[in-house]
Amino acid sequence: MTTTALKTFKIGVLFGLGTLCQSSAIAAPTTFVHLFEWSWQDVAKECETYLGPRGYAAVQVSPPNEHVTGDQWWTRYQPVSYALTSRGGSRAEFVDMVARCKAAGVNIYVDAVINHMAAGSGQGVAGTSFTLKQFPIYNTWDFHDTCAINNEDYGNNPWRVQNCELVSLPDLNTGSSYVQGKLAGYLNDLISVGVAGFRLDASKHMAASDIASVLSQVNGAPLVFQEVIDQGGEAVSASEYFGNGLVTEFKYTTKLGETFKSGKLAWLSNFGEAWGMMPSYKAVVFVDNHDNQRGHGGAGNVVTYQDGALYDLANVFMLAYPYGYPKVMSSFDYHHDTDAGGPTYPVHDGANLNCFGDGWQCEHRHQKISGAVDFRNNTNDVWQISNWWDNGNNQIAFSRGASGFVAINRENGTMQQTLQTGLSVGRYCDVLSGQISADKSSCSGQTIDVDANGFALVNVPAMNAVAIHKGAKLEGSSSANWKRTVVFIKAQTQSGQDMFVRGGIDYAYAASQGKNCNSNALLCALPIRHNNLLNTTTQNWKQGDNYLDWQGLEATQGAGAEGSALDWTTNIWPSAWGTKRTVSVDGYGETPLNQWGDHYWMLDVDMDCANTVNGWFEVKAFVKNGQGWEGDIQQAGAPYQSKNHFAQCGRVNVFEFGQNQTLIQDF
Ligand code: LM2
Ligand code: CA
Repeated sequence: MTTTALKTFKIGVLFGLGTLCQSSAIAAPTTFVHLFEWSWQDVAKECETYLGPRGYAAVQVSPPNEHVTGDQWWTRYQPVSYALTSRGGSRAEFVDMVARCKAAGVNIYVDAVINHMAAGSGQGVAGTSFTLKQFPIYNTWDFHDTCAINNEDYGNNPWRVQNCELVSLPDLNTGSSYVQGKLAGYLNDLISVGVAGFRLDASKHMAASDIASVLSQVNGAPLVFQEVIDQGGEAVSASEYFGNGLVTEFKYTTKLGETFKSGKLAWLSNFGEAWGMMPSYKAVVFVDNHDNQRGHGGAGNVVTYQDGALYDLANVFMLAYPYGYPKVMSSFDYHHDTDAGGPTYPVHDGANLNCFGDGWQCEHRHQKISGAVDFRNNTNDVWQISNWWDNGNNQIAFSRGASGFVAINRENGTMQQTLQTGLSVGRYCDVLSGQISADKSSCSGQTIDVDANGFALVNVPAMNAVAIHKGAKLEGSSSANWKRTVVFIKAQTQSGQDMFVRGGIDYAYAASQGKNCNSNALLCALPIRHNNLLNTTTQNWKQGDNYLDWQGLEATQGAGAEGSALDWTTNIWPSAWGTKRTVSVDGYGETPLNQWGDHYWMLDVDMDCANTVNGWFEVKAFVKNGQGWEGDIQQAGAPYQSKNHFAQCGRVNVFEFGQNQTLIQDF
């Protein structure tokens, strides 16, 4: 017998034949990104080259108004005037950015700092001088009296939270009509140049009614989301702000972080309102934000880019799950210095993109994150989940009705499950590993096949995820012709020997039917996808083995393969052999499909039956490090003349190495 060595092996991704292309038309955009500290020129270029094509709805930009001088990122949160001059660029550059993003289908949301002005005295980046509570546009009487917000105030003193000073920043008297008029003037200036929405910074520190008064003077209908940190037990609660627009849901970032870092993903089946969060339609949600990722703004044990693969998985969950309006964080490295401003070099440097290492992170460009944005855009029509599945631990999967299906594996082992996707039959492009071409003929990532009953064999490597949706279904692959096909070939083998098959349609026969396989070998090959990737010895050979053909190793296939790999099986694992191995767990050993005994090597694939001859195709076996090629076969009832076994697509075919006898039966 063959003792199949168990070595650890990390399953890579299966790449389809596709070429990389732009994604096709974008369905309703549903996600925005915070390009934290990006310059206006960089934002504009990013809208044109990436955000628009990839379906991001909007960008939250850093505060565009004049702020105090200094290198720290947080100088942007100390306003000096409402002139549109800032580290992000000039007014002209800002106006240019808004227009170019709009033309690319991307809105701009401004982070509006309206609760306070700069602390102390100094100069703004546009040259405006100020002293304590004395600015060209404001005077002492436009501010609340000086008092500090103490920690305990957050729990029991709403007046102090809103009238005293947040980190010593002079607190504007937002109740005064003069101040309200100035603030509305600033927001209206932004609207006049095309800004589509606002993040209202430090909203908890302003009475909801003051914000309402300002907004009542604002033109048009901008999207408004108010930053209110409310983890529960606050003197000022998030719900007070619902009347003004959306509100940040900080419970989301905290609880998602806790669950991904130290909980179980299986808990997430009812994430959202059932966890004490606000109504979904009011909530702006995020995995992390510019404050809590670097220990500011109350912080918390959140997941950030520093967590690597875990970060992508948390974003995939947020974007796939129907709750709230999600914001993707796009940050820069802060692990040396949590006060540091953005890198001094641009993101876009000619054709170069400076997203790496200690600099700009560009999380929004991670394939998993942008792919999940595409998933959200294409599943927005079904605002609920179905087919929830979990393993009781950290592997989960769910559908968005018939619009999409996602699986997330936050474990160290492979996830392999046959699951109900809710999708219609066909071959889909996994949008987390690649993109579907504009004509939907190819996928630059792996593909997943859904059968006529909606089921798919879902393979997710450790710390990985897959997602398919109705907009990423490959066309022209006549998916209805795909059928699970099994071939058993019995051969006495020994440890260290492995069996492969080659096969397809005979070239001479094909020529008689007008197909020239000498010039195009694919006309005589049968597209396949292996169903069993669990055997650590054979899984590498099955990766990238896209055809049963006569050629041997495919360009995409693991080295050492002699064709399509089979696995050793038996009907009953002999107890004398120690730990029982099964095809369902180990990829080899016992399988209920084997009803005959030891040494029945098994090929288990989904096969495109379109190229078969009335359902028939040929196979010939090869034992590597052993008997080599089997001898010629004369099979009764063959559809045409050949020296090989004939098997039927969609059935269980049983042969013996070098022997003519044949058993073909249904599953
Ligand atoms: C926010 N939301 O409500 C922002 O998300 C957050 O980033 C802002 O704080 C804060 N509110 C005020 O807009 C950041 C940063 C603070 C920083 C302030 C003002 O987290 O650390 O405070 O911006 O620049 C800094 C110093 C602080 C000092 C203060 C005034 O870190 O020590 O307080 O300036 O000089 C004495
Ligand atoms: Ca205030």
